[in-house]
Amino acid sequence: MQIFGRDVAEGAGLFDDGRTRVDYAVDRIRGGWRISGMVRGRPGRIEIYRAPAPPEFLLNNWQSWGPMRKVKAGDKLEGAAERMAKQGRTVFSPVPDVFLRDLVSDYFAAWEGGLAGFLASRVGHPYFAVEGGDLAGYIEYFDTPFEDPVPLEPLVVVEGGPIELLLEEYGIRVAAENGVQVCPWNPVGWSSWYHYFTDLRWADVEKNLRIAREKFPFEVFQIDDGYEADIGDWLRVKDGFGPLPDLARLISGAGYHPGLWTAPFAASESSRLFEEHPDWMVSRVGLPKFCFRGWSKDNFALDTTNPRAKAWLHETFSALRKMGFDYHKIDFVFAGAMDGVRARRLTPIQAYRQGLAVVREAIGDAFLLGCGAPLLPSVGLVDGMRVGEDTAPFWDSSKTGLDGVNAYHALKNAILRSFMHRKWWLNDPDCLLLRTQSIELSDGEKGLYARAAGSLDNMIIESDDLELVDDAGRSLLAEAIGLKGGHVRVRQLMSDDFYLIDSWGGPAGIFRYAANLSDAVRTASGQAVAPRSGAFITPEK
Ligand code: 7D2
Repeated sequence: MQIFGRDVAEGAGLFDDGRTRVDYAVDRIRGGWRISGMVRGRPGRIEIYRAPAPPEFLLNNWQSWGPMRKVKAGDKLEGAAERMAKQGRTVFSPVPDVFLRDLVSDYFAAWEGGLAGFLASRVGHPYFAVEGGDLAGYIEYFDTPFEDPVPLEPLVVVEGGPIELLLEEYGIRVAAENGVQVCPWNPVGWSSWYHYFTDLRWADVEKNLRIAREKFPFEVFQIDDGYEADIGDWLRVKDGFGPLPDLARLISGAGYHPGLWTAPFAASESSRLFEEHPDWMVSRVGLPKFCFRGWSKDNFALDTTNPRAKAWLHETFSALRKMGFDYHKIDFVFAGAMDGVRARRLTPIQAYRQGLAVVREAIGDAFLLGCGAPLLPSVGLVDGMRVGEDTAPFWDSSKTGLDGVNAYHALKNAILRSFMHRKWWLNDPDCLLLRTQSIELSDGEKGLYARAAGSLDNMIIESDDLELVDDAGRSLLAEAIGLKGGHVRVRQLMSDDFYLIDSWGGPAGIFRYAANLSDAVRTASGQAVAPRSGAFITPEK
C-alpha cells in the first residue's frame, strides 16, 4: 500500500510536485492507518492512496440517487453513460470524465476484511478508481488555487473484521470528524410525489389531509414537486394552486408539520430566477453552464458563492420558514457542486457547503432532508438524507439505479447504506407505497419494503392517494413504524440480494429481519424466505 507514492510508514511526510505541497502525517490507528495533512498550491487532482484492488468490493456513488453496490474490480457500471448523456454529465459524478472511464467509488471502498475511506469532503472531492489491478484514492480539487493551506480530507485504511463492522466504524469516524449531532426526531409522514407527481391539485391536498386525520399516524405532511410556478421560483405557485402561506396554514391547522419540496440550487431556463439573474448561475466561458435536464427543460446551477444569490437563498428560505414550513426536502442539490466558474474562487464542494449552510441557517431548527445530494459534503448540515434512487410503484430488478428507477433498487440502497443512519443523519429509504390501485407491487414486495424500512429504523414516509389505502395497508404502515427505534446492523452485505437486518434496544425488542430482494427462495437459520419478500427469523444461538 502506498501513500503519496511511497510505501506506507508511520510519521511525517512531504509531497511536493512544484505546483502543490502537502505536509502530511501517517498515524497508526486500531487495525490500520490514518492520513491527515495540509495542502497548499494548486493541487488539481492528487493521488493519496494506491494498493492492489480487492477482487470484489462495495462501491459507493457520491450522491443520494447513485448506487451503493457490490462490484468486481473489472466491472463497468451499466447505464451510466446513457443516463448521463440524457440527464447531464454531473448528475452521477463531479468528475464525469473519470466516472465514465474507470470504475469509481466515491468517498470509500469496503471489502470483506478491509476498508479505505475518506472522512470528510469539505474542500475537495475524494474518490477511488480502479486502474488496472490497482485501487487508487484521489482528491479532486478542481484546479482551485490555495494560497492559504487547507486541510487534506483525512483518509483511513483499515484491515480485519467483518465488512459491516468496518463500515460502522468508518461511519462513526466520519461523524466525529464532521461534528454531527443527529436529530432526535425521526419523522413519520406523507409525501405527495409518488402518486400525484406534478399533477398535484389543491383539492388533493385537502382530501388527503382529511383522510390522514381520520386514519393515519403522520407527523409531517410534505408537498413535493408540483406546486411551484417554475424551478427556481419557489415563492410563486402554479396556476390554479393556492398560495403557500395558505398551504402551510391548512397543513398545520390539521395538526401536521408542513413540509415542502424545493430544488434550491437549480433554476430552469424558463424561470424568473434565471431570466432576471443569469449572472447568479455557475458559468463557463461567460455564459450560464448547463447543469441537468429535467421537466423537459434545461436547468442551471445557482452560484452559491455569489453574495446576492446567497442573500436571495436566505430570503427565500426564511420566508418559507416564516410561513410555517418546518420540514424541507431540498432536491437536485448536486447542482450546487457542479464544476464551473463562480463569483469566488472556491472549489465546487466548498461552494455547495456554503449554499447548504445558508439554507440551514435560514430555516433554523426546521428539519432538513437532503435529496439528490452529494453525501459526504452534506454530513453535519442535514437532518435526513435520501440514500437511494427514487422508488416506484413497481419492482423491476432489471434496472440498477443508474439506468432506471424502481422499488428494488431504492430498497437495496437503503439496506447497503444503513451504516450511515444515525451516524451521518437519519436515512430516508424513500416512500412506502401501500395503495391497492395504480400500483404493480405485490403484497410480498410492499411488505418487504415497509418491514425492511422499519427494521432499519429509517424515516417512514408514505406516498399514496390515501383513499386507495385499505386496512391491510394501514396496518403495514403501523407495523413499520413499530419496528423503528432499535440499534441496527445489516449482515451479509456482500451477498446477492439477501440481507439480514438485526435490531436491538428498540421498542420491538431483539429481532432479525431477513430481506430477500432476490428472485429465488433463500434460507436463514433453516427458515425459507420467499423471493421478493421477507421474514422475521429467530437468530441462531
Ligand atoms: O421529489 C421527487 C423525488 O423524490 C426526488 O428524488 C427527485 O428524483 C425528483 C423526482 C422528484 C420531484 O421532482
